[in-house]
Amino acid sequence: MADTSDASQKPVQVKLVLLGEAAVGKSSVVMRFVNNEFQANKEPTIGAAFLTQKCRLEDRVLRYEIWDTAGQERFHSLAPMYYRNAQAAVVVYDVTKAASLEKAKSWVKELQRQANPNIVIALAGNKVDLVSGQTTPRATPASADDEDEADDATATPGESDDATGSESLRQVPKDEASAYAAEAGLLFTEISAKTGDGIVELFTDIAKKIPIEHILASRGSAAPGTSTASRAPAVNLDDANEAKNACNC
Ligand SMILES: Nc1nc2c(ncn2[C@@H]2O[C@H](COP(=O)(O)OP(=O)(O)OP(=O)(O)O)[C@@H](O)[C@H]2O)c(=O)[nH]1
Ligand SMILES: [Mg+2]
Repeated sequence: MADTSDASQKPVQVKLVLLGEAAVGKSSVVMRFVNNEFQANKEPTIGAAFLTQKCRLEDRVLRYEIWDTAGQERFHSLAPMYYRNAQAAVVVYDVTKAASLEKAKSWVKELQRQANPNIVIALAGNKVDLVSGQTTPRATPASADDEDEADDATATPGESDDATGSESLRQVPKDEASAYAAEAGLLFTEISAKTGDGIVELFTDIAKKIPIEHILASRGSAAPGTSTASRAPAVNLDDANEAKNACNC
């Protein structure tokens, strides 16, 4: 997929925000995408975290400026600060937690009402490693012990000593989420931050849908490589994150 022929081309900066219920794995998705790492017991995000990662398409290099927001409800009011002017959003839910899809839907509504009208939104069902191999998922009500899912992060599907097995863990049927995404005009995929399944593809698919010419034009330059095209939306932490910019796409 990588094409190094345009290596000298200046990357197009794309602001991307991650939204979703607490503990669905937003930070883990970003950490997998940026550092290709996974941490089994990741601590909740406070406020938001900022990271960058380049993504190389055939004819263009994008530089994602990623705002990883905190899912805890007490941080909800901060979200508009992060999705304002964003060109892309990844709304994450947890395939083992039905309520997290409902929360994702409410984020999508908020984005569609209040974010940039051209924003590219992707709906991503994370933790698919916990239900892998399953073809006929069934929906079950959310249970009170959902918070313990973090402990499952290190469990290998198929090796679980839990008699329920992986099948009963899925609470969001893929078809249901996919149908909702199609209806709402979203990209859709299931992913696993733990195994890395689908992560690079997710960010690459978003990159392909970003109206790059529109972004360049709105920044006052239609030509990539022109120095005036580098105005970042709100915050510019380029230098602090430059070391992480190894292309992952
Ligand atoms: N099995 C499994 N566990 C995961 C996966 N992604 C994240 N986790 C675990 O789920 C827990 C929550 O992950 P985080 O990345 O902190 O979730 P978050 O959405 O950033 O949470 P907040 O920052 O509170 O909003 C952690 O214990 C992760 O290790 C995954 O793909 N599979
Ligand atoms: Mg987080």
